[in-house]
Amino acid sequence: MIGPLVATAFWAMLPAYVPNNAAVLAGGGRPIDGGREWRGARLLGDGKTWRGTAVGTLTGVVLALALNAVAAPASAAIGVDLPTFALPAAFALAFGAMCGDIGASFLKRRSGRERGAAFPVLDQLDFVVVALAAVFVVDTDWALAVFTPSVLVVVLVMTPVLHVVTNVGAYALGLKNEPW
Ligand code: CTP
Ligand code: K
Ligand code: MG
Repeated sequence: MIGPLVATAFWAMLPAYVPNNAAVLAGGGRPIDGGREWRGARLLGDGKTWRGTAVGTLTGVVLALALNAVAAPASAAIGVDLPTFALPAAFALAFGAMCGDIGASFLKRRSGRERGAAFPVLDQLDFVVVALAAVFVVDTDWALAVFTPSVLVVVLVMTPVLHVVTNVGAYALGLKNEPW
């Protein structure tokens, strides 16, 4: 059955999905790279800020704690055993997502792409790959129990779709400068 897999994948990844969107709303202020350049281009660029990263990470962690509070009734309502998040796992998912996005900006600058330029596939999966890697390191037993191979497949298929929909939506609402 695909329903429980989708429910579990979406629920377990929410603390990794929300940080990048929170960063878009909170962004601004000092860039992480302090304006520094490396090999003729910015290290990261003005789109990766301390404030966006901190607020994004915090939002993901707070969301995970909120999900913990409603996990039991939500599980009962849909008949799926939804997982709760220990603090280290919550932090790994949220901060890992932010780091994946920052790493992608580093690669974009190295490949001559200006701030805001699209980098298909990398844009849609950077944050998921690093968030998953981080949570598997930080809370291995939990990650192995939640992210079974079939849940992982659902995450890798579902994330690009959600990413495109959210970013086109944020662009249409005037919250984002580009629809990706
Ligand atoms: N943002 C931030 N800090 C982050 C990530 C995002 O402040 N760590 C904010 C910035 O205002 C950024 C906006 O969210 O401009 C959109 O994020 P994103 O699309 O990831 O950045 P881009 O501006 O497109 O820059 P890049 O080309 O480096 O991805
Ligand atoms: K990005
Ligand atoms: Mg962008």
